Parts: sequence; structure tokens; C-alpha cells
Amino acid sequence: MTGKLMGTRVQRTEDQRFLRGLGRYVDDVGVDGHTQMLHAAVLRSPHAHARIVDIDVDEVLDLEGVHAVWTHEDLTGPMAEPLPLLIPHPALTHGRTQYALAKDEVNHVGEAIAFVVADDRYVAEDAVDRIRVTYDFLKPVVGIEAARAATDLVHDDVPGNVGARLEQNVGDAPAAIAAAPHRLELDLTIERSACMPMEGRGTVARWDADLDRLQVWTSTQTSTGVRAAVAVKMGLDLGQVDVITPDVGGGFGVKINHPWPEELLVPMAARALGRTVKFTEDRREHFISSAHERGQVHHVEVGFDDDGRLLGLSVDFWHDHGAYTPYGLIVPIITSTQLLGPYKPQNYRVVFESLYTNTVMVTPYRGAGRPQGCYTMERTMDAIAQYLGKDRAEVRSVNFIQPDEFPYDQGLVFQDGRELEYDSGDYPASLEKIKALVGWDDFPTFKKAMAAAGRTVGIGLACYVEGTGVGPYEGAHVHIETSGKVKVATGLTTQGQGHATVFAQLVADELGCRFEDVEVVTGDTRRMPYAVGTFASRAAVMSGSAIHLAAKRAKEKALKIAADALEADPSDLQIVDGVVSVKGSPGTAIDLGTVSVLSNPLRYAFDEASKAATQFSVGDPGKPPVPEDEEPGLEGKDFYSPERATFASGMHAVIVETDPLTAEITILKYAVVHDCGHLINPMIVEGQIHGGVAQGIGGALYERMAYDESGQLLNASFMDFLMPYVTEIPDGIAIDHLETPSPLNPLGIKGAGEAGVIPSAAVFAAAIEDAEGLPITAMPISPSELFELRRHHAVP
Ligand code: MCN
Repeated sequence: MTGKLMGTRVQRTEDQRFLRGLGRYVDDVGVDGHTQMLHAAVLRSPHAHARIVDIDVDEVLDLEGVHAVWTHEDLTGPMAEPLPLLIPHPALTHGRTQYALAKDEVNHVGEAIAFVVADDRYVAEDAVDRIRVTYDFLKPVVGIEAARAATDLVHDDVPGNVGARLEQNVGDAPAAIAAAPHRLELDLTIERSACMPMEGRGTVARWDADLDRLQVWTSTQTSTGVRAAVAVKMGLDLGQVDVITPDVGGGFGVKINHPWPEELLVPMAARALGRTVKFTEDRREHFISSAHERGQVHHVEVGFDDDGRLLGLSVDFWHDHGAYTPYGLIVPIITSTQLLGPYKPQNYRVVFESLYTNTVMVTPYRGAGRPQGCYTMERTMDAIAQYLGKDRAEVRSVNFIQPDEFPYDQGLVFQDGRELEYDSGDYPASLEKIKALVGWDDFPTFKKAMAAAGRTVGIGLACYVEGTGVGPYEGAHVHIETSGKVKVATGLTTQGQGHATVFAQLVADELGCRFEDVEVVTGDTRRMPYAVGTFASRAAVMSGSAIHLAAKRAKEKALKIAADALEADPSDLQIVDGVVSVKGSPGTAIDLGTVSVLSNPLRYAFDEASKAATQFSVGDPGKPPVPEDEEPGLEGKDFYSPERATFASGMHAVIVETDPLTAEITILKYAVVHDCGHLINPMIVEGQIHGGVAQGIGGALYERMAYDESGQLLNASFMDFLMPYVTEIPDGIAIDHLETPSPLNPLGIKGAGEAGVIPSAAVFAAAIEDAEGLPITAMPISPSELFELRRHHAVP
């Protein structure tokens, strides 16, 4: 495969392995080697809120096969300190993080209390059952209402359960609303959910006493973050810790490094016991001891003119942060700053409170605060249109930032203290595309025809923007082997996004090698120790750009060395299909493998006549092996650091049918227009959109975390937590792309990995409301809730 691969639908190379069952996940590590591996199990709190009076582990070590047990008392040094607060913020006046093992109290069901290592998982679980904990029960705080009431406190020293309050003002929204010709108020709720990767969290660690070195395999989105955390907590140098991320069966945000307690406890146990130790969570543990997101309540006040133009928008919202805040305020800050989407209200006020509850902590889940923001903004747009009796698309379009207004500064300050500036986009063009794709203008006729047949249908539309490709940096190393194969390493990790394919496309394009000759390594700190990770739809922008730059360097070097061998000027050379040749004279050529040989001082001899490497030699002692300004080795390394995030955008539309009797909600058509700048691989981007839409359908219609008032999660299994099957996902999701390139990176790329999930709650609420003629203000919505809503609004 040769030629320009950017923008082409190259088949995913990694799928051959996955489809044939040859994926290698953390749980597969050591299956064929380390028969002596030990296994860990965790004692977790059965209570949502309690003081720990006593932990009795006396009977644990009596059990045959148990090697060790740790509680907080046994932890020493940094390991006994709370886990880091990764993204502090000045407004987070009461940030709280958990301990690796609970100290003195537990704040949610599932919090880790003790860690047992045994010969196998069965023994480890039995040993956990032998631990006796005496609790002093405290009243749990469950849900936003209880947190706001503050009758009880999650953390004694956090008044009102308020971890943070943050307000931003652009212009004077209250005054603008008061003076506006029309005003509306809305209350909008969205419930807690969570990502459910097929592979849960898991870690294996091996301590090599001979080398004084630790190796950790973990299912993570941030291998360098785990490495740093393990090194700090265990008092090791970074250079003593290797973190290897094998195949990862989905991350969706939950595998970003906090680090997880088990990611620290497993290495600690491995060093203490001098043995390889493994922990793999089960599904219940994933529900009660990883992380959730989405739970927010919003109050909107909006003032607008006769055309529906936003004059003032004021949003108060309350964010359910759960028991801890390892990610600071990142989720509510994203809601508050990206809520405005493609619109330009003249005045905007947003204020949120981040509240503690005795539930699983919140960390970013695909979309990270944007689904809530989009839902709030788009419900407001629909309410304005309904109030004015106008077309919903038209009301949106009068508020769009126009293509000639970029870069556009919303006047808001993001997490890093910098102003939020949209780099490029074309929202009017996207609107035209989505209207055509879903059949917006023809829908009223369709609706009438369906009504005549006794069927109820509705259409919804939702628009969003997404800041993607955030810094600070990402790097890449491109190394051309003597065989001509090209090894590419980037430190970020991969969870199913097809990075091995897209990164190979970029290298083949820039370097001129064959696509098939490129091998991509991600998430291995031995190969690329400096990296940030895969989240915030950043891999394409960040590592893609770094790889492009590193390949460019490798190419420049290859041309210089080849020029010497071919006695030509580098500018006269080209690389096609991995062969360097003089332009217009294809016979005068050497392949990249030979150039790699020539770049090595200790090299094979070079036969001038055949232009090929022949046998091992020390080269020509009188002649430098590589051009004077170059180091030996045919490789290129570079880092990419952007000025700021680049803004992808999109619009979704859905047509639903609701059953008049059962209130069942059926999707008749789902359409997506998406703009992520230049596409590297449209097929992979569409796969990402399909996955995101499926996840969004789950969030809008099925999934929720059902806590009872004592803080027990009632649906902590796949028997009870309703996820959509393939049967609930529409067959042909219609997708159209728009490509407004980003001016911020060399390839004009924006991110794509989260977009599919962002507008789901908004678009389904709109379509169901349109079908039923009832206000939809709480998501997700199930048939039974729709049924109740009908009853509530029924004319007596
Ligand atoms: N891409 C492209 N052209 C573009 C933009 C992206 O071809 N203009 C390709 C990229 O090269 C990459 C994919 O689309 O192969 C997604 O790219 P990007 O938007 O950079 O997102 P990341 O690769 O950084 O992935 C992170 C993103 C996030 S934040 C979550 S959450 C998420 C998601 O990806 N988790 C996923 N998609 C997932 N997909 C799978 N299968 N599993 C997860 O856990």
C-alpha cells in the first residue's frame, strides 16, 4: 500500500489479532510464564459512610496460601498519604482524595479497606472474608438534593458538602435577561452513569531484585502517569519503573491514572514479597469502586428577542462529585465553559457548586461534562423555539458564530486559566448538512402521515462543540531498522481507537515507506518514557502531529545519508515504497534498510556497485559513518506541544417513534454531521462515532446508577444495569463529514473520539418531546418514566 494515505479508509491492521482472539490483555500477562504468580483481592466497604473503629486481621494469615495482608496501618511513607489531587484549582477550596486503603473512615460502598495476597484468587477472596471490621455508622449523603440540604456531611470539615463554587460572567446576564423582550426558566436533570469497558481494571507487577527494578503491566490510558505515581509512592527513581500497557479492552475515561489504589498496592506487594502479583477487578468492583459521571442538576434563565437571539443566559448547576475529587473540577468546568456550544450569547453567567456525596467518586467519562452542557443548552434552544413558535433549526442558526468570526473568543476562562478560543468551524454548513441528512424539512409531512396511521413520531436536533487535542505535549520516536521495517513509538496508550493503523498511515505518508512496514508501539515507557496519555480526544492531534514531525526528521536524515551513498544532492532524492532514489533516475537507488545499515558506525560493508549492504565490518575508519551534523542511527524523534485546544464540532438528529400504549421508544433514524478537521482515516472516525452514539443511546434511554438512600448501588451488575444490545442500536447511522482544518497543528486535525456521545441526552429529549408534546426535563428516560409523564400531564 503506497501513496497518500491521509484521508483514506485503510482497514484496521490490529483487528486481525483481535478477531482471532490473539489480543493480549493484562489478565493474559504471565499465563504462559509466571506460574508462581500471586493473586490479590480487596476488602471493600459494605457501608456508604462509617468510621472504622477496628480492623481485625488475626485469622487471615492462618489460612493456607495467604502470603500477606495490608490495611492502612501497614502502609508507610508516601504510600500512607492520600492519593494525589491531579488537577488542583483555586476554586476547589475543599479538595479531598482517598487513601490507597481507607484511613479511619469510609465514604462510599466499595472503598478499599484491606489488601490480601494469596496463592490464588479463591484463597485471597476467602481470606478477605476473614477480616473483621468494626464500624461506627454515619448517616450517608446520597444525591444532589441531600448534599444541598447538608443535614449530614460527607467530610466533617467540608461545610455544606460544597467542595467548590465557581462563577464566571461574560457581560451582565442578569441585567440582559431582565431587559429582554422574552424570558424563560428551565430546570434540567441528568443522572449518574458510568463507562463499562469490556475489560475492567487490572494490574500485574514484578520486582526484579537483581536489577533493582519494577515492571508493571496495567490496563491504563496513561502509562507514564502510573509510572510517576508508582515511583513517587514507592520511593523509587522513575528510571527504576517500567510500565507496559498491553492491549486495553476499553477505557472511556475510567482508566486515566489517579492512580487507582490497586495500581499502587500491587507493585508494593510485589516488592515486599519478591513475587509477581496480579489484581483483576470483577464487574461488581468496577461498579462500586471505579468512577462514575454525568450526575448534575441545572437551573436556566434565558432572555431572548423575537427571533430567538440569545440576549442573556444564566445557568446555575450542581455537580454530584461523589466522595472524592481526584480530578479537581475538570468535569463541571468543562460543562460550564463548553455549554455554549456553537452559539454566541451576548451575556453569559454560569455558576456551579461541586458537591460531595457518599457515592463512588466522579472522574471524566467520554464526553466529560459536555453531554450535560449540551443537554442544558439544546433544551434551552428548543424551549425558545417552542415559545416563539419558530423552527428549532432556525432559532439555532440565528445564534451561530459565523465562519468569518474565527478565531472566536467566548470570553471564558478554562481550567488552565487561559481564555477559551475556538480556532475554526462552519456551523451554518453543518446545519444544512444535518437537515438534508435527516430530512428535517420533510419531517412535518412524514409526521402527519404517521399520525394518520395512528403512529407517533418526533424529531430532535442537537449541536455541540468539543475542545480536543489538549496539551501539554506528546512525543514520538521513528526508528528505521536495518530490515527496512519502521518502528514507531509514542508514549500514549491505545484502548481500541485504531492508533496502530492511523499512525502507520501518517508515517508512510511522511517518510515514504510502505504502510505494511510500519509497526506502532504505544504505552510502553521503555520505548517512550515521556508522554501524557490518551484522553480528551487528543491522540490524533497530539501524537499524530508528533509522529508526523518525527517521521519528517527521520526522512531528512535518511535523505542525507542516502545522498552520500548515491553521490547526489538530498534535494534531488525521493523516497517511494521504502526506496530512496534520484528523481527521474529510478535505477540510482538504495532501500531504507540499507540506509539504516549505513547510519550505524559498526555496520555491514557497503558494496558500491550493487548499492547494497554485504557483510559485517567496522565501516571506513577514515570516514564519518553519518553526515557530520547527525548522530548514528536512522531515527527521528520529536515532540508536539500546541498553543491551545482545537475545537471539533458536530450536529446530531434523531427521529423516534413512541408507542401510544407501552411508551416504548424506537429509533427510526439517527444522523450525524461531524467536523474533526482533516480526517486521517474516515472509517476509523466513523467507527468512533458509531461507538459514541451507541454509548450515548445507553446514557439517554437505559443506563443510570440506581442508589438507594443508604448509599447502596442497587444495580451493580449487568443483570440490573441496562446497557443497550446491538439490537437497540440503529443499523444505518447516517454520517456526513465536514472538514474545517485546525490552524493550530501541522495536519489540520481536530479530535473525534468523544463526539458521538456528547449530544445524545439532548437529541433524544428533543425528539421524545416533539413526539409526545410533553416537556422532557430529566434524562435518561425509560418507557416507564414516559408512561408516568403521560399520566402526570393527562387531562383529567
Ligand atoms: N482520527 C482520525 N482523524 C481525525 C481525528 C481522529 O482519523 N481528524 C482517528 C484517530 O487517529 C484515532 C481515532 O480517530 O484513531 C480517535 O482519535 P482522537 O479523537 O484523537 O481520540 P483518542 O485517540 O485520543 O482517543 C480518546 C477518546 C476518548 S477521550 C475516549 S473516552 C474514548 C474514545 O477515544 N475511549 C475509547 N474512543 C474509544 N474507543 C474505544 N474503542 N475504546 C475506548 O475506550
